[in-house]
Amino acid sequence: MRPANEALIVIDMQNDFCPGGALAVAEGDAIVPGINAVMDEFRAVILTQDWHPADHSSFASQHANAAPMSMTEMPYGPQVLWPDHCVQGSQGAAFHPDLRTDADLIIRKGFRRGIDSYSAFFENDRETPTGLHGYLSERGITAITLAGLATDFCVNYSALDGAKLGYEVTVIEKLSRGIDLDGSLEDARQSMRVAGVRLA
Ligand code: VGL
Ligand code: ZN
Repeated sequence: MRPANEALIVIDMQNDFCPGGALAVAEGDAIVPGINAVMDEFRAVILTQDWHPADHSSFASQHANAAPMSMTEMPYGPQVLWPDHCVQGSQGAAFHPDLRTDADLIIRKGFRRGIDSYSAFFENDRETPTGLHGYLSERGITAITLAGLATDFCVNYSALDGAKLGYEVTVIEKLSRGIDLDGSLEDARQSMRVAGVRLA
């Protein structure tokens, strides 16, 4: 059993990121059993859930003539335009049916129409907090271990923000899977290493 200052944060293990989903990550479902097992090691387990309104501005469907996976410019910077996914209350937004959900906290993100949110800590404007840092600090948690989907987006941004906030961060690569858009997986691994994130 890990000490009380360590938390496991399971990122976006939702149907839409698994095979058959709207933004499927290859083998996204293959990591469910391993994630369920590793939960036993931690005294604090947190799940994140991507949770968008149906008209979310990160959806290509909200932009004229925009193809899914193309880029646009938002007030806060460049943004990938995604297929509609993880719409609040939909089956796609639900957790994978085999995922253990006996976690201490479920943190939802991406619910503001105008801002996407990859990181479990901050929205994509890099300053609107999700509240997770407050929760972890109040529980005295100083080290976080991340696993889930997608390695190169939500796991990566969560790891980088966690490191910036002063947490000791580990990413379990074998319990994460990536989207890999134009080399984004290798870029993410490099950024995480530079930020002092441990890739386990
Ligand atoms: C994610 C793209 C859009 C993720 C969420 O969970 O990595 N990626 N929304
Ligand atoms: Zn999303």
